[in-house]
Amino acid sequence: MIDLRSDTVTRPTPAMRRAMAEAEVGDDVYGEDPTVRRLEELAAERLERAAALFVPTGTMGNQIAVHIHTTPGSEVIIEARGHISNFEMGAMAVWSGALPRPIVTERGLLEPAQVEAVINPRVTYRTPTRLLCLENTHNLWSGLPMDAPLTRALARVAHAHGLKVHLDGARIFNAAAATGTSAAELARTCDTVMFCLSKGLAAPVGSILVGDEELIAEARRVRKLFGGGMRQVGVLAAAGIVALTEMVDRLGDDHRRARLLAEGLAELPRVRLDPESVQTNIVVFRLAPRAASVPPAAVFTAGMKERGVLCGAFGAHEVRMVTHYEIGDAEIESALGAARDVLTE
Ligand code: TLP
Repeated sequence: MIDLRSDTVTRPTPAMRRAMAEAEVGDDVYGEDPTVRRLEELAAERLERAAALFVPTGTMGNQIAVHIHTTPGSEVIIEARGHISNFEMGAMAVWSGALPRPIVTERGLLEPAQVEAVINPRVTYRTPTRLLCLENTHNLWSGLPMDAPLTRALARVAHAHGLKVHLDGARIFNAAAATGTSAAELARTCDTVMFCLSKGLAAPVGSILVGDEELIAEARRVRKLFGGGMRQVGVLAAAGIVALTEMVDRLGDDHRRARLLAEGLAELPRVRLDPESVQTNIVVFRLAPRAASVPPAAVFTAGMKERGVLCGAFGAHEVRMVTHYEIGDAEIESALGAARDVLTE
C-alpha cells in the first residue's frame, strides 16, 4: 500500500529503533528521565526558548496551551479551518470552558485587521477574548506556510489587546524549510509553540510545547492534570531526539514530491487544484462531482484504495494527500497513475 493519508503514518527509522532500545530512562514524573531531559533541552534550544515540555500528542500540547492562556467562558480567535477547533474533539470547551471565535479567510492567512475586529472590548458585559491561535503550516489549507513578518504582525495586534498567542506548529519545520526562515524565527513572537515529532519528522509518538520557564512549569502541572504524566518515557524521547537531529533536513524532498503530485493531479479531469498553492508536504484539492448525488471525495478515495493507494477525504468534495519519508518518486508516479485511472475510467 502507498499511504498518503498523513505524515503521521510513518514507522520509526532504524536509527530511532536503535536509540529507543538503548535509551537511558527514569521516572519522568519525578523529572528523572535523562533522555526526556535531553530532548526537552534540545527542543528548547532549537526554538530558542527557555523551556520545553515533552507531551504525548499534538492535541495535548495545544490543549495545555489553551488551558494555561484562557479562563472558562473566554474566547479563542482562530482561522476557521484551524486544527485546534476542528480536529481536537471540542477539547477547548471540554477541558478549558473556552469558546472558539473562528475567522473565515479566503486563502488560510489571517490578517491583523481581521483579528483586531473580533477582539471584544474589555468591559464587564462582554465575553473576554484571551487567546489567538495560529497554525503553521496550515494543515487544511494544503499545508500553507506563514512567514515571520505576518506572524509578528498578528502577534503584535493580539499582544496590544492583552491576548496571548499560541502557535500550533505541528509542522513548523516544514514551514521553516519552505520559507527559508528558522523555526525559532517563525515562532519568536508567540508565547507558546507546539510542534510534533510524529509528523514529517517520523517519530512514532510525541510533541513538544515550548515557552518561558513560568509557562512551561504551569504546562507541566496541566499535563499531569490531563493524564499526560509519563514514566520511563525516555524510550520514546530517544526517537524524538533522532527526529530532531536527523529528519529535519530532508523535509524539502517531501515538498518537492508534493509539488510533483499536485502538478500531475491538476492535469486530471474534475480536479480543482492550483499546484502553486502546494508549498510544503500537503496536497488538498477539490473534486467536481460526476453526478450531483455522488460524493466525489469518498468515491475517489475508494477507487484509489482498490488500486493500492490510501488518501483522505475531507468532507464530500475535498481530498488530502500527504508526502513523507516513506514516499519516494516511484510512489508519486504510482499514485498519479492510480488517480488517472480512477478519474478517467
Ligand atoms: N493532524 C492529523 C489529523 O488530526 C488531521 C493529520 O493527519 O494531519 N495540529 C495540527 C496542525 C495537526 O495537523 C495535528 C494532527 C495536530 C495538531 C494534532 O496532533 P496529534 O495527532 O499528535 O494529536
